Amino acid sequence: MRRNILAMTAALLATSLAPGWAAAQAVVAAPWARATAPMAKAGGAFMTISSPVADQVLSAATPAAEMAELHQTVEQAGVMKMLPVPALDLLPGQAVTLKPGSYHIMLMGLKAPLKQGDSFPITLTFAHSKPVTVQVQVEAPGAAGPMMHMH
Ligand SMILES: [Cu+2]
Repeated sequence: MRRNILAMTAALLATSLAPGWAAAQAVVAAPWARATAPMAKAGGAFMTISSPVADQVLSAATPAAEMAELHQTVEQAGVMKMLPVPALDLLPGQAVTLKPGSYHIMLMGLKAPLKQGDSFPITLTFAHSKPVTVQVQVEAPGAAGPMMHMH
């Protein structure tokens, strides 16, 4: 049943989208997050985002947290600070990698701690592309990047 609905949705999307639209779809790869401490209310999510045309990531949302915000980590007078990013520019064909110490999606008001091995969805919205929802894999607390998952 579920499979039929998915197939129907895919067919509808395929027929309702002009070729230009399909070509301008942004792609989100290797989404991951670090596990958080049991009492933590904030966490970070990371991924690689690309688009075949110039586009902008405008916002992020997840049911795992009250708020998700695009952030950038910058050094100001020797102090590392995180600043909100109103829009993240995507140049045609140039992937932008969100990673610790750089761009990230800040999760604020976590509804539950992020536990290694769990996953949760994040939806990104764009200036031009249709929204993209990905399943974020939770890695070890100190992980530096996404693990290869064998399924
Ligand atoms: Cu942040």
